[in-house]
Amino acid sequence: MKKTKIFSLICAVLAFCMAFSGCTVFETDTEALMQPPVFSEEQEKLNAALTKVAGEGYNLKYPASGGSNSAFIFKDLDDDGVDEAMAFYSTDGSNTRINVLKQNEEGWVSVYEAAGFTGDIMNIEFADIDKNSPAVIISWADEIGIYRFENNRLKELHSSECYGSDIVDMDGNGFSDVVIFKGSAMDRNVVNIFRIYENKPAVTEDVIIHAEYSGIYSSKTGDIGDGRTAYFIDCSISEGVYLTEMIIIEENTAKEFTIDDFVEDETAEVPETPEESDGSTIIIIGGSLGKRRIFTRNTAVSCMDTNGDGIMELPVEVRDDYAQEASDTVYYLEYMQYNGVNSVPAWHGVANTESGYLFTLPRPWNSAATAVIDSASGELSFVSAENGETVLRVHTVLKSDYQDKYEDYVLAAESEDHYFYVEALADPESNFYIDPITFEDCFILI
Ligand SMILES: [Ca+2]
Ligand SMILES: [Ca+2]
Ligand SMILES: [Ca+2]
Repeated sequence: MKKTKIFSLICAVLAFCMAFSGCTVFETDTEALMQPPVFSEEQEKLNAALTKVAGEGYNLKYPASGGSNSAFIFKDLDDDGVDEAMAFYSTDGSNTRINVLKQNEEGWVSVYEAAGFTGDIMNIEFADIDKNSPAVIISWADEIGIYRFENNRLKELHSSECYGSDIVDMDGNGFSDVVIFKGSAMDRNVVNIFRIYENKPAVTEDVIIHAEYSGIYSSKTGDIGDGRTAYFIDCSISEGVYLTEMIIIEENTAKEFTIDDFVEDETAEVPETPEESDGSTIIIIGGSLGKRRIFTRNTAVSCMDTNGDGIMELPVEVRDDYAQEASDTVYYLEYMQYNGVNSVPAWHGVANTESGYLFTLPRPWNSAATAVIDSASGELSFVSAENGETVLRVHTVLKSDYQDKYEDYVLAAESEDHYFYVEALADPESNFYIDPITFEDCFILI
């Protein structure tokens, strides 16, 4: 996903800067970062082979991300047991050419040469899309090309507009599929899925999704609960409004679903989604709680398997208002698990996404105590709706900080950087009483 790519890009740039002094971290022109001053013997041979084809005045182009810090990418492209080398270069500074070199007894020799696209390569990935040789997936700034190297030729399987992609096994058949995020046509964001279907390269029709690629903060595949596998996207669809979408592929058709498609409630009046909705008014009324379940949420959590049964659950808010309350109020969440007919709650509690945990609480807390997160300290507290008294606090403490003031609290969980202390303020007779020995069971780190 994009964040990984950006992170990889930063790592690549940093690694480069450490290796070659004089480069600043603000250097972003990939061409300026090329041509390492010292070539290994192997690279000298590759360079010589490439010079025979390209002439002297070429610049090697490095993928901006993807973990490749060499201008030559080694991979057994045709499954003959010997690695080929791929190189990208430009002779005029703008057009990128692709070259594939093979090894023989004397060294390297160029066997394939083609024009690529204009501009920089963002990423090169390889994927096992079937039992044959791997697909070569080349991402440019706003295009994707999917190829296979056969008979010493890079054969194009698919190319299209693309603002981001993800290589996952969408349909659970053991081979990779490529999720291609395309730009918004008529203000709709679309994806389609490339994969091998019935032994041929195939692309699904465009599927409209709510998520803009840049708003996606998590994606994964998993079981939805009825035996099918889905690709799950957690995204921000507008300021502070988050949604989980599922894309399921069947035959050669992909469809988008949200949790409301998986809730059976014949008596519920489900308002139509207004065309111009920001997402926050899409609601499901009724259900066993007598509350509205809102399938968008103001909490940036991701779908996950909360109960360890191998089936993914989807987070929804449980609330009885439309309007957002004070900005430090957080809504209780429920993770809903689909059973093939209906979605049922699998987990209930509150998320503190800044501190990185879910805090499990019994369902009655939802109407009895308001949850508040202090954005400065990360402290999560619960205030009794009846008398305004604070009944429970969860402190987030940096491990590197001095912390003797928390000695009286219960150390209930820790992450890599933080300790989480619980301060129980309710009497043992109170409805808010939780036995401190069970506090650690309340935490799910996210
Ligand atoms: Ca090979
Ligand atoms: Ca697959
Ligand atoms: Ca589960």
